[in-house]
Amino acid sequence: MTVELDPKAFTAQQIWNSPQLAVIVPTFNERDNVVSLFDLVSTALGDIPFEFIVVDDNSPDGTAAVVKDLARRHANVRCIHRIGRRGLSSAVIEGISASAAPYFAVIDADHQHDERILPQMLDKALAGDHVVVGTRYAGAGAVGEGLSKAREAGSRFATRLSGLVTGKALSDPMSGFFLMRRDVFDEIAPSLSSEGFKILLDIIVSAGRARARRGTELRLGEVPYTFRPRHAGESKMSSLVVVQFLGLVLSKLTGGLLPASFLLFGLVGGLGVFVHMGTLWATSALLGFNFFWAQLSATIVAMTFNFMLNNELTYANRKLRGWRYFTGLLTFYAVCSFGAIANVSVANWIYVIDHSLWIAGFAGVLMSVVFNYSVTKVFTWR
Ligand SMILES: Nc1nc2c(ncn2[C@@H]2O[C@H](COP(=O)(O)OP(=O)(O)O)[C@@H](O)[C@H]2O)c(=O)[nH]1
Ligand SMILES: [Mg+2]
Repeated sequence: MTVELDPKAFTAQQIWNSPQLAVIVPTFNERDNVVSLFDLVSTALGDIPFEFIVVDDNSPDGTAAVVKDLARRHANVRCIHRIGRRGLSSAVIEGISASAAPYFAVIDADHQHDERILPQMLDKALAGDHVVVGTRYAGAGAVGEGLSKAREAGSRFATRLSGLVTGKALSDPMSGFFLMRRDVFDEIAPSLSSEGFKILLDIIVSAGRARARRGTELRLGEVPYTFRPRHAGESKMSSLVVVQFLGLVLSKLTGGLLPASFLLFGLVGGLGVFVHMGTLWATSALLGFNFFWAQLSATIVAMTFNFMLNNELTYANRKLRGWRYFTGLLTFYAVCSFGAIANVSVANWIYVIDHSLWIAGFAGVLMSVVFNYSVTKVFTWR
């Protein structure tokens, strides 16, 4: 392939100006959106020297190749091409970490965020705001045609919920569109959760806490805009993402003591109990199995269900596929069997001392959740 160099593409000024703003664009299957987004952002930023960093999780539609082609024509474009990994939050964290510009902005590839407010967001940051959020719910901002009614209601509910954790009056903490100072980010980067979809919420909570410890305050700014419908392609948002988000909120409420993945693992385990009881009933009442076989089938069905759901939900970013799916399932069975032994021995031990059926039973269950979680994290979803 020949590389075309267009000497008129840059003025000397643009070449030697180090970027003031890094625009981070996470992508998954956004082939038909990225190039036009780059044009829109370039127009919006005018003379502001910026770099455009796309973080692509090896999209099957070939987004990375399109971005690399763009990067051959524009010195300020880069593609971080991640292989074997998935996840919006971790993609954003990597993109930010790859740049040295004093300010960065995060924007979706699908044109839903209005890039024309970027200069105004940067002005606010230059004037002293630590984080500036593009908001759909304040002032002139609006959801427009960008969200279905159900998603708008969901988004508003999540907004209220997150007010609980941030303790800040932000009109749109669920926004994926924000601009901030990189030194504020660097300070808290190690405490961010790389799981999930909503990194802004996490940043605000962590940076707020870090500053509160020093007796200073995190200065937040907002710039309203109208949310647009997705340009091309499909949304990656799903009900799994919603549940993951609830896990993140709960995890932040415990001060990060309980990781979101532990809470999700526990939730899956709770659902597994229903699956177990349902199978027990079906196999004994409908199929006429005796108790031993009914209980054995119920255990296997529930374990398999738990494995599948954990693989989709709890470990969506590390999903096992192909051959590893089956070896993962086998290690999961093995670990859960040991978990059951741990469960029974702890429960029995407590029952001997305490004689309370409920406390002993609950302690046993807790023991197996903690055991199964910690061990499968190491052996199954390494
Ligand atoms: N790198 C990366 N980007 C992602 C992933 N999931 C979503 N994105 C990108 O994140 C942005 C927002 O996703 P989108 O599907 O539009 O979510 P929605 O606007 O909430 O429906 C888009 O630019 C997506 O391409 C992922 O797993 N990895
Ligand atoms: Mg979108």
